Formats: sequence, C-alpha cells, structure tokens
Amino acid sequence: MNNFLNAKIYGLTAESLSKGKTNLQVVSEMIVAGIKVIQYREKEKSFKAMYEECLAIRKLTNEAQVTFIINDRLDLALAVDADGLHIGQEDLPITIARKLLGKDKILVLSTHSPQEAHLAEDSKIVDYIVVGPIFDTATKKDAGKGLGLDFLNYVSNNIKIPFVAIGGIKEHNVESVVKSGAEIVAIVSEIVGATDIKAKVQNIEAKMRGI
Ligand code: 3NM
Repeated sequence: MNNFLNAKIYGLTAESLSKGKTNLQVVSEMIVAGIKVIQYREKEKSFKAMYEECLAIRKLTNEAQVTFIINDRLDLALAVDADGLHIGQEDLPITIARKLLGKDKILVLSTHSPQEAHLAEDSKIVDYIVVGPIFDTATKKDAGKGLGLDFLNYVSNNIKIPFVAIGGIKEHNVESVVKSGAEIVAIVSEIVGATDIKAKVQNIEAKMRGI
C-alpha cells in the first residue's frame, strides 16, 4: 500500500504491444527501471497461462518489493496472492469484490466521470481510483474518447482518495497531466513498447519533476 503512495508511475502489461517481449520480460525491465506498482492486464490468454505467468511475476515483484495488482480477475488475484485487484464499472460490484478479496488487499476501481469518482470515494471500500481516459487511446478498445484535463482537474480538486490518471499518457504530455493534479500516472503503450524501458521511465519521471 505504501508503494502506491510513493509511486509515480503505475506500469501495466500488454503483451500485444510489447514488440515481441513477453509480459515477464517487460515486468522485469519495469522493475529494473524502478517502477513500484505493476498491474497485470491480459485479455486473451487461458486462465492456466495467466496463472503461470502471474506466479512468475509474483515471485519477481515479491523479491523487488513491488506492488502487484491484477486487472479484472479476482480469482487470479487470490490464486497468486497478488497485493490487489483493479476492477472496472462493469465488473463485480465493489462490495462483493471487497468481501471476497478481504480487507487487507488493495481494491482499485476505474472511474470515467465525476459521479463515478464520488461514488467510489463515498463507498469507503475502494483504496484508489483510476481516472480516464484522459486522452484518446487505442490500447483499450472500449475506452471512448479522451475526457481531457478538465476531468483530472475536477478529480484533483474534489476527490480526497488517491487517484491514478490513465489513457493516452506519454512522455510528451505527462507534464500537463501532472500540472492538472495527477501524482501517479498509469501508462501502457508508451512503456511496454519502448525499446529501452529504463530510459523511457527515466525520461517520463524527469518530465514529471518538471525537468
Ligand atoms: N484503462 P495507453 S484507458 C487500461 O480509461 C486502460 O479506464 C483506461 O493505455 C480507462 O497508456 C486504458 O497505451 C489504456 O493509452 C491506457
């Protein structure tokens, strides 16, 4: 949980965008690059394949003390003893997710409007929200159009629980995201698709610091 508060970048897997690297290779490069929170997001593989991959990722993240979050699949999160679960508005109701996950795991909810962000905060059972898509993105097919920096400004001025900005965030626009109040950014294609993940992460972090 503390990792979450200290993290600047939330890394996510996306094997189809990883230029021939496996999720495991990308995760190990993210760890070397200093990323402290990694989410496993995979929509195409069998449960067995995801389970085996996540067991290996769990080992790496445990050794490096990196927080490991699983997207969508509560069963997978429990099976590999991940640190938390990230769900969307169309997944399990958060009350059920929290009950099954237990009180000590991190529960993260995607939100796409001020109303969804307020509901998540009011629930008192969501640890963090993810807000997006901030910009247009091709990575999530049903993400819809970018909601813009106004949404982010709204969340940063009105929502008290921690939030992570997502959607179309890249080295060239991350500064604007930080200026709109985001302290943590979730980035998929710009990181997994980078030839040198460590250099990319360092460049993004420098931009976030306003260098
Ligand atoms: N969730 P990229 S947008 C996984 O809006 C995801 O909830 C979103 O990928 C949301 O950094 C998104 O490549 C994809 O744009 C973000």
